Amino acid sequence: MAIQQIDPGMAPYQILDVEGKLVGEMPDLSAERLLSLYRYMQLGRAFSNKIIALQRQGRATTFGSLVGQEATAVGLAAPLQPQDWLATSYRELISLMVKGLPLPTLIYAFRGFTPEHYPSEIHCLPIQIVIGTQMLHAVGLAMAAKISGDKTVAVGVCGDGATSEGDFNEALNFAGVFQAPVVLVVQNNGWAISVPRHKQSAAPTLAARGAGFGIPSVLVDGNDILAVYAVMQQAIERARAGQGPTLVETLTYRIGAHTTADDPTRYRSPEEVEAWRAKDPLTRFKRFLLSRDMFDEEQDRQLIAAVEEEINEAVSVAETMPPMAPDSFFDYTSASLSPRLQEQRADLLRYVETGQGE
Ligand SMILES: Cc1ncc(C[n+]2csc(CCOP(=O)(O)OP(=O)(O)O)c2C)c(N)n1
Ligand SMILES: [Mg+2]
Repeated sequence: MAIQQIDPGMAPYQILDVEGKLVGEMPDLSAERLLSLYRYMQLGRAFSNKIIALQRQGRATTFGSLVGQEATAVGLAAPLQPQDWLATSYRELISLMVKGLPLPTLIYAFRGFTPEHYPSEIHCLPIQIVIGTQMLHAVGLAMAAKISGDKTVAVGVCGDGATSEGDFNEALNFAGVFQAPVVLVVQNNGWAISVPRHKQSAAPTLAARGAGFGIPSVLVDGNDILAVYAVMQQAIERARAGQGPTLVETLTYRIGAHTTADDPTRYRSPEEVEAWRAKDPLTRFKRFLLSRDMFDEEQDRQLIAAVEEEINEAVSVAETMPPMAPDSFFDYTSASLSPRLQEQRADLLRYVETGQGE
């Protein structure tokens, strides 16, 4: 016998090449729907740039850019039905908007966060900062749906760095063993802060890791909105039909800094960033739409102006929402507070009032 690597056998699935030419099978989407996907992608980019500007003016908290990742964020959420669940990290904010989160609520999240502003009917979990845990939450929601016999599907999405966490591996294991109706998406943007993808796993692709858990997987070009949409639609419907989980790796790139607290010039080359800029997901999709006469440059300018206006209005609304009370998060941590948590709450309030505490 010969000990050898299992052939990953995967090239990223593509429908549009970098020039925006059709190289695969078009998903069944009306012209109106295609334009709406494009608008969401523009909204995502403008939103990201706006929050960074607000952070620089002291009007928003730390924020992670999503520029370059708009196709993955929009494509992973667009095929979901209203009753389906979505559990994301801090990087897929535009996915939440596609699922119905009002823009002012999302902007408010970068001034503070209180769950009462968060509509429960959109079936989105709050943004997860603790790396990888949302994958377990998605699998849990999917297992609950399966046990209660409804046709709800859950989507969990994390980054390439999250795949090294125990939680990610446990989520895949549970999903496989219990055949949960879940789609687990790894948004591989090349970096986990300053740690490159190749230091996360020796596996040739992150999608290839599904095999070890008995989960079918797909590698998709994450800067190709149509490919991400088509793959997600198929995986979601597979789950809904009782055929179990799917692991999806979307290959994309974080063009901006990890967050407003990061300086990526310290660990990666400008050449690498420029090479990925040339694969911009918005340019690619726009070229396709122009080639199909779905809109023209003038309409594009109008669309971008309308998106910017929508964001400015949402910022005004978010800035008139009352600031959250500093101790309000204790109200949402558990049904009743243990003595230790009550003590911590009192300590926090004392600190806020006097500037002194433990
Ligand atoms: C459990 C845990 N460990 C460490 C961190 C600090 N941290 C925040 S973001 C990040 C990198 C995550 O990289 P990746 O999963 O690739 O997601 P990306 O930021 O690239 O979208 C780390 C280590 C954290 N938030 N949670
Ligand atoms: Mg990453």
